[in-house]
Amino acid sequence: MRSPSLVLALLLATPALASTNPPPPRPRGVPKSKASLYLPSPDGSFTCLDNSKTIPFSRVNDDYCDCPDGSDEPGTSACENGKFHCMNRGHVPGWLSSSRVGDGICDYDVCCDGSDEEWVFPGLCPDRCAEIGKAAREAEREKRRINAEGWAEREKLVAEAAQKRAEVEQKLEEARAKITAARHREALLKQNLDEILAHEATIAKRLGSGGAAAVAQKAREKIARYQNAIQSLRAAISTQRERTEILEGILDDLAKGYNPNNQDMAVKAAVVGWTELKAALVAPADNTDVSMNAAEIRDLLEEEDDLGDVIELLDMREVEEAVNLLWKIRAYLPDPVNQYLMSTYNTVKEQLQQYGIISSPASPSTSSQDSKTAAEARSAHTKASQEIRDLSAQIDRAQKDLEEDFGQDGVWRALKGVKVEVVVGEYTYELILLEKATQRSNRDSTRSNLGSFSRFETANNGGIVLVYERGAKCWNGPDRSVKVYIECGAGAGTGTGKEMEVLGVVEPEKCEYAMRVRGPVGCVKPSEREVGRKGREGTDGEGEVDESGWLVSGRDEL
Ligand code: MAN
Repeated sequence: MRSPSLVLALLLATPALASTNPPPPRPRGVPKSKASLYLPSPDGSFTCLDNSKTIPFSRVNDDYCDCPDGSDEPGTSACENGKFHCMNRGHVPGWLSSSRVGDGICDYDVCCDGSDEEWVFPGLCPDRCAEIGKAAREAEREKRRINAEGWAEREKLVAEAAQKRAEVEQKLEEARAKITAARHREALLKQNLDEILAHEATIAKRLGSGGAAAVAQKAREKIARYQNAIQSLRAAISTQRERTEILEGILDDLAKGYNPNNQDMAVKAAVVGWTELKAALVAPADNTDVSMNAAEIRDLLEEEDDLGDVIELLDMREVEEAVNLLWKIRAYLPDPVNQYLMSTYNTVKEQLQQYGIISSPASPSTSSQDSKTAAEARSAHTKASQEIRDLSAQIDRAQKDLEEDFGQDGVWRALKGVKVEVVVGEYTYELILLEKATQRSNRDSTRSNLGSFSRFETANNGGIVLVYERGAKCWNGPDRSVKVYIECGAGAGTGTGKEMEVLGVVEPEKCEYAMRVRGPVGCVKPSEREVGRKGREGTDGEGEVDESGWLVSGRDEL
């Protein structure tokens, strides 16, 4: 068994073993997590972290830059691209650009422990981490409180957005159902219109190719036959009347001149019969014979069932003549024939009106080209087609809307169209969320389009960035564009969650603008924020980024 003194001697003689307990020594400006990279190799050398060079370990932090990546000078300002790490005990660690190391200026915003100056100017920058750390923690608590408040507001926005989405979905469903019926209706109306147009085209063709004269001739012949029939009727009536008058005269003479004393029973019976008959007759009984001929007339009218078509094709003067003639004939016709004639007349009249040959006083024809029927059919079809176009546009809009990116939880749907405005210097900036951005001159009100919303981006800190692009072309520069960095804000307590505050607008590059906007929509789920925060603090502080993702001045980017 070895003696304790030997063990101690061995421990002291073996650096590897001796270093198991105390942390490995690390050069100034190196974080704990990288300490192992700054151990001298057994041959006493150091290899640049980018593996580009191996130098004697004694040249680490010798205020002379050897490594192209600046890794040999973590604690001096020798390398332009070097980074100095300050531990900041009691606060979060920080990284400082090496150019600011040992420059006689206390960079408390990054190195609250003053370690960046201590080795050159001892005591110049006393450690203020306790005080700065406390303030930072208080600020962090306040941020958490605001975040929790903002998150609650944001949840309202999410609910509103979900409601809006559901409305769009419902409208889409309704429009889809309506368009199916509308397409069916449109097809029927199209068929109807085509049939009417085809029918009218046939008529027009017949009329156009001399058919009109033939049709008119046919109608004239028919009317002539009606006239003949009426004349025969009149002649028959007249003959009958003449005969009746003669017979009545004979009987009257007999009744006046006979001698009752002659006891001629035959004569007496004739006289009595005539006297009784004459008393019973009130009006001339001239209907019987005429009604027999009326049957003949009806046969004539029914003979051709295309009377409507015939008249339809006639020129108006001839139609009127025919109608007037029929009208006059009515005076001579018995009731059943009259009724038949009237109903035929009305049918014909309706047909004439329908085809636009004569106008209907109630609804005049709407088109000079179309007949009334065709115009009505065309208008119904146009209306149905328009309905389909409207529904189709509605469906497209709804589908596009549903496919649109509205960010996490679709929350931005509730904010689309919300306007935020801010006056910065000589301009007023107007931002319409998810739509467009404008810059207006406060002097002459001229406006420059700064772009239309194109997409969401994620900022370095995980925050949301709204990108507006393709604005007005900049003279000698790009199209104007804006990046809107969204931060968490509690809202104005009005309960809508839509209040957004513009914190600032800058133009870091010509015609490329950046805007900071704060509102509940930028807040994160409190539990997630906790995890994120702990995660950062639990490390060596290497991941420190600005909370807002804004263009940070005075702090180095990692
Ligand atoms: C206008 C504004 C400015 C912009 C210049 C570029 O004055 O839009 O913001 O820098 O045009 O010419």
